[in-house]
Amino acid sequence: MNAPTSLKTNFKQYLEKTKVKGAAVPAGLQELLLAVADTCNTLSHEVAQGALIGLLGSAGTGNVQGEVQQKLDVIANDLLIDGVQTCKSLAGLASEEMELPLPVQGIGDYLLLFDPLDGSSNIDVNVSIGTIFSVLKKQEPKAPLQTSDFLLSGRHQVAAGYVVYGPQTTMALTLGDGVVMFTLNKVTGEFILIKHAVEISHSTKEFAINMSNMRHWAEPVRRYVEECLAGTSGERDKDFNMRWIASMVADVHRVLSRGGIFMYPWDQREPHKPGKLRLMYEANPMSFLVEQAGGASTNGKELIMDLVPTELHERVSVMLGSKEEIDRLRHYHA
Ligand code: AHM
Ligand code: MG
Repeated sequence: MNAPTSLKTNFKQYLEKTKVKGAAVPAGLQELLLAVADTCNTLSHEVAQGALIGLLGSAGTGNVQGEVQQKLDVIANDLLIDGVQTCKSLAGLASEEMELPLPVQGIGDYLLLFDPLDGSSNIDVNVSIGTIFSVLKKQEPKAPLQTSDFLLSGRHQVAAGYVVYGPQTTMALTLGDGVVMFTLNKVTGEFILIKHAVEISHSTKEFAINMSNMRHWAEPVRRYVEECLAGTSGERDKDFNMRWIASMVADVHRVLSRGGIFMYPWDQREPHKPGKLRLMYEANPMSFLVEQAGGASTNGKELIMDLVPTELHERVSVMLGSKEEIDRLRHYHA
């Protein structure tokens, strides 16, 4: 089948012609985002081959956060480093899979953070996984790179996005002026613009949470979910649907595509940890996308984008998506 004629803008052309609040996208940012997209194109081909090229299974190593690394976690991390480290505009990068940031040779002041392969538990079962990225600007361009350079709130992000490797490989991106989506043409290797001005409806009847943790949740989250489960016979007077893919990237893609909310809240299994997901390269980029699409994102008490990190691998409680539901959750936590 031929592509509709309206689908003719590739990612490079988009970056060259788009205006962010009236200004062109800086050339250095274009260079960096194109390098990320090129690497994700390569990664999507690796992901699609799976067992055929020996990519499934554990790498036999652990990351700094004590999590078992899958082979593809390590490969994706290496591919992203190789793909971006020659960008002149880049000052350094940080990843879920590395304890410390990596300085690069660039002379620019962009900082890249990423979760190279989100949804690791889904790699071996052929369910959608993805790459999440966030771009910040180094506040002191000339000084040597330090971990503290990365510890900026989500409001400082100049770009954020993800690439989901599913039935299609699709990228969502924000530069701080709305959200756009591109789908990879696997024959030409180009990401083609498929949607602009992505909007999350304010109301919804769909939620995503790992229900097996229900007994561990805090009271406000339990109350919210119990009311959803009660459907038309309860307080909410409407029936809800539930989804849980266990890849944040795929769950958030659904929220951006048809509304809903996604939650991975704090729970009592590890009470000293604020949550499971990481602030800097999971929650912040997803929150930037969701806010730019008209949704909201909170840890219950504060907006995630306002949190000032104290550690690179800081964890956070996450609730994001349709605004009316997030407002309700914030109210329950107040
Ligand atoms: P990962 O970055 O190691 O893949 O972990 C994050 C993932 C999220 O994508 C997902 O929402 C969550 O972990 C699923 O956790 P659980 O298996 O507890 O449901
Ligand atoms: Mg992840």
